[in-house]
Amino acid sequence: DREDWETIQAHIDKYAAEPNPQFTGAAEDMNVVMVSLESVESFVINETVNGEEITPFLNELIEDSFYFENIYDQAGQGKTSDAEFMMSNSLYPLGRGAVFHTHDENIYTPLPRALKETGYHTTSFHANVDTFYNRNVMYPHLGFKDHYELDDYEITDENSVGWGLKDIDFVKQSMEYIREIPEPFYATMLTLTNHFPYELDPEDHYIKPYDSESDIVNRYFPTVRYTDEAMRILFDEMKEAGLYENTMFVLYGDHYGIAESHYEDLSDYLGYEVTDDESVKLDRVPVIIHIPGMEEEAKIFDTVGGHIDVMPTLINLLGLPEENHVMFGRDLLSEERDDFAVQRDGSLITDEVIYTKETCFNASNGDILSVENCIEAFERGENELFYSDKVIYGDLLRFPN
Ligand code: GP9
Ligand code: MN
Repeated sequence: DREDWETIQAHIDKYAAEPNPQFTGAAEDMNVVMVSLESVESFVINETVNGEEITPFLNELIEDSFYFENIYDQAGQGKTSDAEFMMSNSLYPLGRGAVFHTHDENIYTPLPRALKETGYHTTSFHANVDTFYNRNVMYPHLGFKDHYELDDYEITDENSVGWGLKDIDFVKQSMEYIREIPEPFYATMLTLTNHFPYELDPEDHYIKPYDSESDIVNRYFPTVRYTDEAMRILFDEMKEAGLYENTMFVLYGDHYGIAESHYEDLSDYLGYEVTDDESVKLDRVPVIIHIPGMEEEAKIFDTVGGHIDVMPTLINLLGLPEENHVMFGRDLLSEERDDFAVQRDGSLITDEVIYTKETCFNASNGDILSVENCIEAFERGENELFYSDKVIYGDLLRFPN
């Protein structure tokens, strides 16, 4: 196992990027509110449908934030929980099943636990039963001191739709708890309304659905818009509670929303054909980091990365020692990091190429290239997944490296 560690560590070191020293500790001791935006994809950001903005609040927020526009979805079958796993561990989820279910006894080096150890109150908010995705087991294991689930919310026919409590009600009810928890806190919040099949009562439609053959595509827009509104309310209430100024907000899309089977109708909206390379590009999720007081530094970053890169970014911003964690991701704010993401299906993205379905594409113009152009990225991607899987399947974090 020592040998295993040496090869794994060598792999991580090979691609490591020095975290940006300009931002080390920029959010030290601040509260953290991390929101999982259910099924929100990047293609809705700064766009309109029927002439109406889809995410007016997020668009405004981005102007005062770090916005990462090239973050690829790295979740696997464990969907929301895989994204949570990556936010907490900067390890890849597995190629099969949900790692929250299959490896809930492994030793990890998670962010919530590191924060708990420095005196943060760590907690999670989600209006679903906590046995779903085995969260009741995984949350304490990852270092969440407590969590709020289905029973902690007042759920009625009026305030729920689809999978449950509507996001606006979820935010309002969660805020009642957030006002009371000790600071500094690390709180994750998982939204739910923008979940397949995107059901929403007409009275909650802030914008009209799209008009295509696919009800899924059509309905997706008003539910995204609804979640956007819930975020506006979250920020307003955080301000009212006097918590805003001392809180770093991290908002991320947990995974894709529109499945490939609907791309023909989505293509109608997008106005371009969704070829295999465009299909990979569609699988991007927004990542927004908002630190009050740092509006001047607001910027749109085009660095190519994935879910696993968020945690190292936060570790640096929070001023936590990175050597306490084994992370496959790299600080998104680092000036040294090269553009790279591998998805769980093996698709690869760099600034130059996209490799998917055994085809190598020029990332900028979509031209098909000979496979040699993708080999380097391909091998790196294979190793990434292989070594991360090895850590999980072998429970290698048991051994201090
Ligand atoms: C369930 C919610 C949705 O609690 O996280 O899960 P998903 O189906 O998106 O993985
Ligand atoms: Mn989800």
